[in-house]
Amino acid sequence: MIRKIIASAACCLVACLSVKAQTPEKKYVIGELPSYKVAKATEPITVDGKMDEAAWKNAEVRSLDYFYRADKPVDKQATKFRMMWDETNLYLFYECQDTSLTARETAFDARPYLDDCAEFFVVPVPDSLNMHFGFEINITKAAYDYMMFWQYYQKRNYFVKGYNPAYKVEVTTNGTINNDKDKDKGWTMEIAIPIDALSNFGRPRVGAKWAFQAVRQDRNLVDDRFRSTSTLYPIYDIRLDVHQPNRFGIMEFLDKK
Ligand SMILES: [Ca+2]
Ligand SMILES: [Ca+2]
Repeated sequence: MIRKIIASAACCLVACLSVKAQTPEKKYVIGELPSYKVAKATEPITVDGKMDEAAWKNAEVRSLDYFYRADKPVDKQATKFRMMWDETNLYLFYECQDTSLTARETAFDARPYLDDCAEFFVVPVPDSLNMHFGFEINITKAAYDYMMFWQYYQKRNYFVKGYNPAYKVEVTTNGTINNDKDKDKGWTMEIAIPIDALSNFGRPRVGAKWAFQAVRQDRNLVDDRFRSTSTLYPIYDIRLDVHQPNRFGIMEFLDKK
């Protein structure tokens, strides 16, 4: 009898634990996680893939900590993301550890997202998320830029590739691109996007808030399109793709730091 009671108590405990394990994790939506504070650049920024300017020291550093399709340790390579602004441009900096520099796409407005690739999605108002601007650039500077309309028709997203603003990009690589046999160190990408390409509501005022997402694709084999993905703000389900606007974060323009 006592054995039965102990057994049923153990069953109950297991049942309780499994119920707890099934409790869904809280899914944060836009504005719930800490906003990214965009420091104002205090000097001209040269887009060369290097953080030589002292101004970059004032930029908030965030890591892309949310990984998808990441089964092996190599699928979880570290990325640091920084952003600044001035009257003319929004400046982005991606700093990526990478043991296998890989990029096959060479065409414009094609599929750099299958490669080692930095991605940035942005919209100049935080509460109107039907569309956003997108920039996806691989480590050989093959770029795909577009306006994206979320679930535009029958829940299908609509990409307007004809959006081709002028912006500056430079990449540095530490290693050899497209050689599976050696071990690389990493890459950086610096981007300057004119404010005019992002907003016709005028230049951002101090305190203005926009919505954005920063993404990295990490491909590690020349002949295999598999790549892992990491994001600054969590998107939870990669099958719904990285463009889910309600998973974006907020960026806030600061005067200085
Ligand atoms: Ca385009
Ligand atoms: Ca890689």
